[in-house]
Amino acid sequence: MLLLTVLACRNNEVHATGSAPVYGFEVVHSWPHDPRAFTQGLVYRDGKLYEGTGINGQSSLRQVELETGAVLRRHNLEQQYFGEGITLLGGRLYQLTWRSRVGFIYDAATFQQVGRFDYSTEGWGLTTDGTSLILSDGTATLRFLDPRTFAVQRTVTVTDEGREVPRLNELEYIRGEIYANVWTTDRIARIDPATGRVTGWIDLTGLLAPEERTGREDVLNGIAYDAAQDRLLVTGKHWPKLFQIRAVPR
Ligand code: DDQ
Ligand code: CA
Repeated sequence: MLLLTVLACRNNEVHATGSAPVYGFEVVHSWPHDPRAFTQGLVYRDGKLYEGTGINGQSSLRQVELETGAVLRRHNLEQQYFGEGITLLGGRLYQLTWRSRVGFIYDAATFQQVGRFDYSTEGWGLTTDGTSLILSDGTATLRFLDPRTFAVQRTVTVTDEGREVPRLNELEYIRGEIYANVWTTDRIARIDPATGRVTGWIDLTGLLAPEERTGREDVLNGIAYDAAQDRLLVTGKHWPKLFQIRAVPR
């Protein structure tokens, strides 16, 4: 009897939570993207596209011309750092590193480094809701950091159907939701920042033709949002193209 009750409860829970809907995609536009860029962070703001790249000795912060993929401004990280996610807040660009537990702060207009900060986890993706920095670290947990003190204000665990969603990687805060691509998958999760619930998935399988993918590490990574023109931009590590996509029901 007890067992039955427990089973019934579990069933109810699954029903109440439900599985998040999966959307397909439509390509609105595509542009060239530097295939040498091991893309780790992507941001679009006020007509400008910024990109952070990884790999020791090749890590950089870039301003890129969307239409041509040309690198307009570039800052190289020292060999010891593996660049990760970037975000822009208050005229400053913030850039994570993978395992060094240090982030860098730059003047967004000049790429002059103006500071650095420490954090206690790996650094994967980074975005902002306009108040906090939001960091992913390869787990299902997102951390909200104070952009001045870098203190952890709160954490949220991302779940779908009650199950944790690990390997959250590149992030973008879009109209009140956090979009996150999941490392080594073709999927983007749309996350409610208050609860961590996945409200939907965008399945980007087939976005980059298989013959255009060069290596195993060359996965989907990079989400940016042009708020002024409501454009969702995505690319991947070493991808020769950057896409504007639209999620569509399937
Ligand atoms: N991370 O971005 C998921 C946090 C780390 C990816 C590390 C991949 C290492 C690849 C090394 C390839 C060397 C050519
Ligand atoms: Ca982003």
